[in-house]
Amino acid sequence: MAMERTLILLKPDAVQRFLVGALISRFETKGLKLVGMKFMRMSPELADKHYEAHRAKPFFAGLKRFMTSSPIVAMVLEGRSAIAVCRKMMGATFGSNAEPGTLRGDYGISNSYNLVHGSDSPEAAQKEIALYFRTEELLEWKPANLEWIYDAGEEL
Ligand code: IDP
Ligand code: MG
Repeated sequence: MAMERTLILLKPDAVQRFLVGALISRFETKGLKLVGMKFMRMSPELADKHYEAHRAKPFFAGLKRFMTSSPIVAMVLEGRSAIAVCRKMMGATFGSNAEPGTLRGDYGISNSYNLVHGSDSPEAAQKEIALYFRTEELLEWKPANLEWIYDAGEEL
């Protein structure tokens, strides 16, 4: 089973609502390893690149305004099947529709201000990580409890 890296953004609503700690805690508690993190402002240019696939959508202008309106937290998380695991943890796109137990289901009700972004495929993860982090900003380290997070008998 592959170890993967995924790009997670805590969106401006998460920062404004002081939910940064609560949301990071959920990913840490799951067993995902932090390999990069920054508190930053998304520029309009970065928004265009990040949401390239949505540029023709009717909600794009509002999405760009929202994402560039105030700071975000960008993170790279690593773990077994991290991309799918994080997407599952985030829940459905619209807060009003997201299942309880998911981040969007537990912390929000808005459809556009939905707290968190997560890469949706290995190709997207690779592209998105490179938009936010230089190689040297992603740190190689081994959690002391790695054998307990997974299974000491397994190949990691
Ligand atoms: P995802 O974030 O669950 O992958 P996408 O469909 O990729 O959802 O949409 C990207 C982001 O655009 C969403 O997280 C949300 O903030 C915003 N968005 C998507 N659809 C709508 C919409 O119909 N109205 C307003 N905002 C939307
Ligand atoms: Mg998406």
